[in-house]
Amino acid sequence: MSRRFIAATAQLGPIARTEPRAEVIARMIALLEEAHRRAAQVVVFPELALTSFFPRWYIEDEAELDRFYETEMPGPETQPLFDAARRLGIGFYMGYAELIREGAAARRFNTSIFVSPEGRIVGNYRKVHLPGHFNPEDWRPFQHLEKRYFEHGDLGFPVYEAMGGKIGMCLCNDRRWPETFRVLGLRGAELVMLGYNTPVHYPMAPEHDHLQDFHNHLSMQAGAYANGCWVIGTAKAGREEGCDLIGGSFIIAPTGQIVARVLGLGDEIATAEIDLDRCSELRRNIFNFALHREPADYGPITEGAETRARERDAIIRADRAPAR
Ligand code: ING
Repeated sequence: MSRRFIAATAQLGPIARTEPRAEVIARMIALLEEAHRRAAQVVVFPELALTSFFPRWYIEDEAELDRFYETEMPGPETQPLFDAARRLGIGFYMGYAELIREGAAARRFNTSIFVSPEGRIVGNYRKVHLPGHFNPEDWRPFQHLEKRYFEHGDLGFPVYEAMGGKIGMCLCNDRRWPETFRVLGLRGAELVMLGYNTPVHYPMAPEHDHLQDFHNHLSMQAGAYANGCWVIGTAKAGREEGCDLIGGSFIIAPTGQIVARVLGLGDEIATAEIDLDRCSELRRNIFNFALHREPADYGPITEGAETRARERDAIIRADRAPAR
């Protein structure tokens, strides 16, 4: 069976804070239709694709915060996207803010799903590496409150059967951590899909601002090459509510080569033919894990897992101290 298909990265330009989901869904359906015209069978949308990147704001009112989350998927507002994708025979990856109500408790995750061309949710993922901070920090030109608005993902890095092979997902900051791609690679992922919202300005190290596009592509090209997998990375891009986000959405071959990329900072797709069988050029040879990996020497990578979890919780608890 041929494991070749056309895939598209479907970049979204800015989404206004008050932009109704129906408008965003209409933009996403327009991108699906353009991808269909180019014979694509898989489309990758950004992280938090349905709303403005709200972690840039300190939102005290919980009801207002909840409006950025989805409590069902698909729900009434997202169903038209699922219907259009099924009509067009396109599978898609989408990132969104997930809110689960368990009695009085609420659990919040930065989540992605993959929906098959037949319209079935094949799998989901919850962001593991949450960047930013917990309490608002006045010195910043904009906040990055992912540690406040989302829990650490509780699914690890699963791999799912789809498109005749194995697919994996991650989200934004995850791509900067080689462990993300290595775990997915060890589980046999042949295509890794991810979305991102990456500001040009990084307040902690502004001297790196001019390197954001370089670091973006470096992270994903390295992940693709070192694990012999295809990678599709899709941006929410452009000046969104006064914050400049990088673009650079692209498709990378298992060799690490960029095979397609968008040119602008708005709604735009770029397509390429994915051949999952090409992964073996790397996985049978230079990155033949069974032959060449030496896990006995990699101890420090997972040492302290237990203490790290406790440390993180302590940091977040301490950080929950009432904001100034
Ligand atoms: N955003 C950013 C990312 O990892 C960031 C956070 C920006 C880190 C710039 C480093 C430099 O791409 C998200 N949403 O993770």
